Amino acid sequence: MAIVEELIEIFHNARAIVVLTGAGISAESGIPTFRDAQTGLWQRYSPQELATPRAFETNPGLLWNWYAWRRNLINKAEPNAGHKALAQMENLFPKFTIITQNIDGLHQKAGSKNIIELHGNIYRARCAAENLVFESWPDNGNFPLTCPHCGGLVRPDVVWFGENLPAGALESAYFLSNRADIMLSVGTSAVVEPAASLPLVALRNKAVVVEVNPEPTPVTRYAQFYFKETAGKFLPELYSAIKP
Ligand code: BV8
Repeated sequence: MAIVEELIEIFHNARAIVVLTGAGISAESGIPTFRDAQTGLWQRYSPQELATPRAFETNPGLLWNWYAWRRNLINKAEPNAGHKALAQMENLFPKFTIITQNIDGLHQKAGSKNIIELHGNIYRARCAAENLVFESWPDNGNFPLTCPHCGGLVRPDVVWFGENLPAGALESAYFLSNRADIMLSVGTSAVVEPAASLPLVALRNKAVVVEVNPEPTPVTRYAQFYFKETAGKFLPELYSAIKP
């Protein structure tokens, strides 16, 4: 797909870019998206059912095993050409921020610096009682963990369905989406709120919305440019087209 001249011009005149990413940008790194059927033991569970406080209360060990399984998948994954192209783009603009729904840390691994993690990070854990955050813990398979500080239950530091997003992260995401010249939405099914509304927040502020996704989503009708492409193919082409 050729990157249209008009879009290249828009990028050349832009100062503030926000990029909303979802599981689709990590698909080419071999990490299953939420849409893709879960494999093996996890086939009989839906992420919407598992990623909830209730599932953790009911069976913390099952949840810890699900996240350990996913962390094991992610440990083997490398950032793909899509992640790397975004890391390169960061230096082309005065303001370039990735707002990610992903918890896999692949944007950081690709070298991106300005990242807002809306839904936490699978490599952090937190004491459910006092919100103490842990960057590491004894991964000896004895789940659930208890907090060495207060004895409370330790949980993955991610946002589950029905939980509020980290206030600071959400506030920054709204602030930057409100002031963006371009909102680039990549690899998200755009159904989970409040992340899914960020492209519309940007649109209300007259941002140009660009969507990259092999499948149309609820954002597609609002996008001035929609590329039915994978992230790993389109983003390097976009970087080549806009770099000086
Ligand atoms: C909230 C972290 C306020 C965990 C995730 C009833 C009760 C309670 C809440 C609600 C309710 N009704 C609605 C809600 C709100 C709810 C919501 O939106 N539900 C949906 C299902 C309707 N939201 C919440 O609960 C949020 N909190 O609203 O707080 C509140 C508080 C109390 C009560 C009410 C409200 C919290 C949501 C965060 C949940 N945590 N992840 C973990 O990972 O384990 S969500 C998770 O799924 C992701 O983070 C992401 O946000 C979401 C969707 O996933 P995507 O990233 O979009 O991926 P998906 O698989 O869906 O799609 C992949 C896309 O990639 C596809 O379009 C595909 O075509 C494309 N693709 C594939 N390959 C490629 C590609 N694209 C490019 N290149 C490729 N190669």
